Amino acid sequence: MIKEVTTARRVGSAKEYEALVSLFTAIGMQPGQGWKTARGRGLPFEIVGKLEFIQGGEPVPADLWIEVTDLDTVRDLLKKRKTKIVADIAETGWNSRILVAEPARGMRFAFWQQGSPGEDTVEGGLDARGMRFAVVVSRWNSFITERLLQGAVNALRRSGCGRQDIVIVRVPGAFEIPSQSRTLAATGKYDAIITLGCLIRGETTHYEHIATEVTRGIGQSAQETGVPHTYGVLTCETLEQALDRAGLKAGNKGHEAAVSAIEMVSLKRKTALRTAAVQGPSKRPGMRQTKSVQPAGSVSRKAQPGAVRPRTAKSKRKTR
Ligand code: DLZ
Repeated sequence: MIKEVTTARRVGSAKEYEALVSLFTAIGMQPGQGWKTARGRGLPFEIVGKLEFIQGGEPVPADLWIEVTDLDTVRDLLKKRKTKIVADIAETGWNSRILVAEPARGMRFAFWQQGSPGEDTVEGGLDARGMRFAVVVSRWNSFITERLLQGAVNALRRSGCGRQDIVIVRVPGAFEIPSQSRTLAATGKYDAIITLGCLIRGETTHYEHIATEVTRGIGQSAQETGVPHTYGVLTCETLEQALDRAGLKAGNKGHEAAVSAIEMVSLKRKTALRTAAVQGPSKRPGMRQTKSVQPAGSVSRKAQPGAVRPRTAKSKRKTR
């Protein structure tokens, strides 16, 4: 029977109207079909939402609730636009954070985000202690690739990787990198493979063929062996560009590839633990037990706007 529910608000001035439209467009809401007559105008925003009735409980600070994925960014945006913030970011007591803004007089919106920042984020660390790496480096353009190698080894050592845990394997040219990487990955002895090479465009189409094949081959080896591989193969137009990327103006791509490798090993270990925790100990008898992890995206039954706590002077505010 019901086709659609629309909640309409009349704003006091053209300036407020423009500000509201611009704010809601900026936070990613989809504008629908607007209308305009001699007496006024309107613009609906398409939203997917709920209509919630609440009886009892605490006072509700706004009559429109907008759940967002990154409340801090919304706050920055509001500040930048000088939108009035009635209540800054605060914990709710139902595993969420909330901010109340008044973008137009008498119009209060509660922006809220479930969970705490970083709660559902897993990131790799940069501590390479106890990790083993194979570095596959090509001899072609060794003037460049040796610099990449220096950068990579430097990054590994400075991150705590032992000298004995770094194996350097030299291959003739970039074309040979994928197959050798795969051989090393298949041994199971290395936590990650760091690939270093340098392709410089010549006068023939050789470069294109090799570059495509090397990139595809390294990716394929990573995916099929499950061992992280990082890509420190330069594909440049000129020697000057290559030099810049081997430690001069544009950093050292060997160093970057090594740092990425450390991060990927750490991330792989963390995600393996999380997966094991979600699957439960019965399925993974060999794994160390960790506390259960709620999968990202699942909604806690507690996290409901209706369960809001009043913002009293005593309530704990967390301003970021
Ligand atoms: C043949 C060739 C060419 C033209 N250019 C490069 C290059 O710029 N960088 C590189 O690492 N290797 C190059 N090679 C060599 C091939 O990668 C490969 O080693 C040989 O074709 C032997 O299989």
